[in-house]
Amino acid sequence: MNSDTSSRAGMVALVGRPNVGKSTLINALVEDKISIVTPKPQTTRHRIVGVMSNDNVQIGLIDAPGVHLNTKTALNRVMNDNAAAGVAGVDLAVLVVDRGRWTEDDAAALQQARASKAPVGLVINKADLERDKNQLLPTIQAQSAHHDFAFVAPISAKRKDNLDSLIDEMTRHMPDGPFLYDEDALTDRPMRFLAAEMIREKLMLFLRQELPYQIAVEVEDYDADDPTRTYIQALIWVARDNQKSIVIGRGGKMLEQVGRSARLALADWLQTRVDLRLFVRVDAGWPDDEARSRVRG
Ligand SMILES: Nc1nc2c(ncn2[C@@H]2O[C@H](COP(=O)(O)OP(=O)(O)OP(=O)(O)O)[C@@H](O)[C@H]2O)c(=O)[nH]1
Ligand SMILES: [Mg+2]
Repeated sequence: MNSDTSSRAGMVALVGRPNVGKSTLINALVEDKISIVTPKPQTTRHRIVGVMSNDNVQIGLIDAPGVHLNTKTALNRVMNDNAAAGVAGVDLAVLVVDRGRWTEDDAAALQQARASKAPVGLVINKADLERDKNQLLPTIQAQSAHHDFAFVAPISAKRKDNLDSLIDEMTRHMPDGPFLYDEDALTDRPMRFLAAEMIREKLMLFLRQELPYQIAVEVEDYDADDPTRTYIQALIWVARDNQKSIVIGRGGKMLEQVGRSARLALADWLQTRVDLRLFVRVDAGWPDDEARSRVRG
């Protein structure tokens, strides 16, 4: 803990409709991969805190799942609860939007940010996708008009453009006080959770359509006693029998592909060799059941 009385520390909730790049932004700010990223919406299901520290400022960045206007399944409702919990009591909310059009999901996200009762800053992400740089200014003006934002920062999370000025803006809103997390902490989540998420990321990337949303990953065994080799055994939970055969794939090809890709990503991230064992299990209808969604969601 930093006991220096001149330090600042606080919590920032990143809020935004699915796919705008919240997790990409947190990873860029933390300078490590702590939140998974895919081109598919609703990738993030849990409330994850990324911790950014420098000499005298520490910012806990909350990657909260977006609010779902569709609350058909218990899993969706659990994700909404996680979203609400994500903004409670923060020092600053940051609404992340795409540099493209403003949608009703952006409006819902703004409501979520305002519900925090904290000042709301605006981040306009994916600025790199704007071919005509002259278009950026009118976009900034139009997006800024939706609320009396504490600041407006056009950035590219992917290219790490303009992050310094965003960090300055966030820092100004952090209260004086001691650090809330260890100086070298990157996240509030344990390694086995991050490992499960990395495996889920590969499943989301390789599997098509709705199936990724019916899948949960649970790391059963995580053994890092040997500093050169990590043993990870995980269960992939699906909701129906036929999903199990899709995840395994013809002749086991899909599971092999997911396993290889996850193993390489984990080895790269942990900087050790990784022994990865994956098993697929059916838990009929789990996304429709509140209790099981709370555990897995
Ligand atoms: N071109 C470009 N793409 C980006 C940028 N930031 C994120 N992306 C891409 O946008 C997609 C979604 O990014 P995520 O970080 O998963 O978005 P998210 O807001 O966390 O999404 P959910 O977890 O589903 O709510 C991925 O394909 C990212 O690579 C950016 O600055 N520029
Ligand atoms: Mg995300």
